[in-house]
Amino acid sequence: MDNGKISAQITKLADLLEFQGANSFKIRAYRRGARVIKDSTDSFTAIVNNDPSQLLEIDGIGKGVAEKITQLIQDGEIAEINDILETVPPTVLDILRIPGLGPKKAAALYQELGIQTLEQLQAACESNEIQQLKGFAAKTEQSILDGISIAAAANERIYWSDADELALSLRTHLESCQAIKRLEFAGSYRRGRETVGDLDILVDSTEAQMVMEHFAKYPDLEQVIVQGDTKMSIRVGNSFQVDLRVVEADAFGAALQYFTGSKDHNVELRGRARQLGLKINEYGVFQVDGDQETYIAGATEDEVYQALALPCFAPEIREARNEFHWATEDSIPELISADQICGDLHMHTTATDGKASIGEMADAARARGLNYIAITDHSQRVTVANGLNTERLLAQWTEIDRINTLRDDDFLILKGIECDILESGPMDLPDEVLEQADWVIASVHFGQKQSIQQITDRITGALENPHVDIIAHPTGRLINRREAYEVDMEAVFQAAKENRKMLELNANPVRLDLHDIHCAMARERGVPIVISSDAHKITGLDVMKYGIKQARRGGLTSDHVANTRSWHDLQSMLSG
Ligand code: DGT
Ligand code: CA
Ligand code: CA
Ligand code: ZN
Repeated sequence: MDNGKISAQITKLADLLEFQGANSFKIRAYRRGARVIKDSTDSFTAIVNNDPSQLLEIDGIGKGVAEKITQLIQDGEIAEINDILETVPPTVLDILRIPGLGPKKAAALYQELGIQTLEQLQAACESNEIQQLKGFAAKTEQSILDGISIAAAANERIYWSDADELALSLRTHLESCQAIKRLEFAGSYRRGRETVGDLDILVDSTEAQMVMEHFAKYPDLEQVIVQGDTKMSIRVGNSFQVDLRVVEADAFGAALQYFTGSKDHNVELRGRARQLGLKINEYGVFQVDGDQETYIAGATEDEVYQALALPCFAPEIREARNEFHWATEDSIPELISADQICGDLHMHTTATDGKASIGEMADAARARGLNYIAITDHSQRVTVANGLNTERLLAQWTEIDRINTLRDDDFLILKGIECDILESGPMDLPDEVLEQADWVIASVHFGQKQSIQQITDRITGALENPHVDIIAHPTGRLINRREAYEVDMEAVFQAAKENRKMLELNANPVRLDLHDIHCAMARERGVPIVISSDAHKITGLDVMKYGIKQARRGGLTSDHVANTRSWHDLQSMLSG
């Protein structure tokens, strides 16, 4: 069991206990424990298997948490969770996923109004029953209503990064099956959508039964939903659905194309086939002559698209947005790839809320093939992250100069800052300081509930500041957790363009901000994108690949992404 799952179970226990109104000291201890587990780089399963008493030596793990972890790893479940679920409906856990609605409020809703499900909660909000409860204002009612859609979606769709991890594990399991000749993942996962509703696996085999028997032995199997002659659906881990289809070699490409989708892309494709006197489905492309159908393609995706006189589109752009237009114009973009990234211009160190030093981040970035990085710790406004004031920032820059001089390579560490745009508009640090930086990121971390006018003015104001180079995570959304703040993106693109500034595509899989559509907008409007990791630890640098996927979905090439260039060339794209 990985640490993420252990942590999730302990959090679930804490949620349920809080819902029941249990001792708050105990709940806090569980939550702290859950955080420690999630952030740890040591395997808790290994510790327990070795000697459970070692748990007590870990900072933040008390006796109570240690017992639950041990039980979870040894018995596969926590008995207390099952006990509580005897009296508490499990659907309240869905209600707890609503942003800003804690277990206390959820308990009040359950006790006062008998609300157990998201549907009941939505109905109660819509009939204004919620605002009549003690402790709930009309505003709360509205924010609950907004949160329900997020919670409902969060319930079903997982982050692409988590889907990727699961896909890897499923692939490893399936690859040991002798009957499988070829295996590909299709669906939204292959298209790189930021969240994935279910995984779709295609297998080339003539032994469907053997493949399905092997599939059912997946260690993290929860349930077999359906099993047919060539199709099987299962639930794994936390009830996530995985579909497996077994097809024969001459239909493999057609099936891969069909089940990669998207649905809209396929609809367009079928229309084009018809115009050519052809028919396309998951078995192949067929020449239609009266009621006679002749198979003409299907073994590979290439030949399927070729039969329709189309290029084999990268899966990321198969959304029926621009790809058919590009094909007609013969202008399919050469999408950016991970190996084209030369530098990473957003990361944190131990000076604020990062876990590694400047030198460690530089070494790690160099080992990943980069030529330059910018150190961009938080500014003073972000007190929870120990943000830098002028004095500490200048000291950090002196240190960066020293490290750059000491290093005998041409790797470059840039002096940067992630400077907050204050609620009232101005930058969190004085111009005389920002002026001395190599790279200034401006961010909205506070006042995210302001009106669209206020937030837009703050961001465009920052873009007009001659020392600011880029806006980080421009919309502030957290996928499945928090909606974007209200901001007029057209105005932001325009201000960026006029002032020759850039916009970030934050590659953190929970942010992916700008999203694909905004990336496409930036490209059309001529605003350069910088893909950044926003790493807070060494392994945080590895999220770059998620940003690349999103950029590809937006149709970006290396031309549109500024950090595919050397630092010298990147600077010439900026004003000042
Ligand atoms: P998801 O799972 O919600 O993240 O999104 P997808 O795109 O993976 O959707 P899914 O798993 O329902 O189906 C996989 C692909 O199969 C989908 O992208 C296109 C194809 N497909 C499924 N149902 C239909 C359909 O009714 N018509 C067409 N044309 N294609 C379909
Ligand atoms: Ca799917
Ligand atoms: Ca599916
Ligand atoms: Zn940051």
